[in-house]
Amino acid sequence: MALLEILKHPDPRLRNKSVPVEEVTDEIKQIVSDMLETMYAAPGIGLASIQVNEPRSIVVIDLSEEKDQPLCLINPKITVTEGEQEYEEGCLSVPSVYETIQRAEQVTVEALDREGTPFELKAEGLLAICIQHELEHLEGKLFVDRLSKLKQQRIKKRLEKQAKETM
Ligand code: K1U
Ligand code: ZN
Repeated sequence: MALLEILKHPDPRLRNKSVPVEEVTDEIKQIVSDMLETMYAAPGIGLASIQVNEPRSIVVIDLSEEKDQPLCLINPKITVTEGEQEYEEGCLSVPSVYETIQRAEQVTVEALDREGTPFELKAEGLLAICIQHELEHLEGKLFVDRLSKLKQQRIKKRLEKQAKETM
């Protein structure tokens, strides 16, 4: 297993749109394992493949306390959304920024699991939030895109300054 580098906003590679996984091969299974290890180490509750510069559509999530209930979504698609909820979200690609975001309360998602078997999942609450956040990454979007332009500029400047200081 390997720890992968997590790209940080405003890295332009975070804006790339992901492409479908054609077949769940041993290479894809290795990427899933590496993404889980990277998410647990960060620590985070989700990670999208584009955040580790992998162009193929993969999401990993684990909301459990013990970090022993990994969920893997390959080529995920949201088919149904219902209701509304708000949550103060964070993002491993936008460190130290937490903002309240409005999203659907419930989602139905179709995906392949890490063995390549199709499945459907109905999610609500934080799992539904996390799925929506991660699928936006696969579209090249970040949660900060939903904030005012002024807030976005401040966050971008702060992160650019932090990146220069750590060079
Ligand atoms: O996509 C990401 O960058 C991961 C992100 C997922 C997420 C969090 C909150 C709302 C929506 C999506 C994170 O994991 S940020 C870190 C975080 O929330 C967390 C870290 C440690 C313990 C508990 C939560
Ligand atoms: Zn994120």
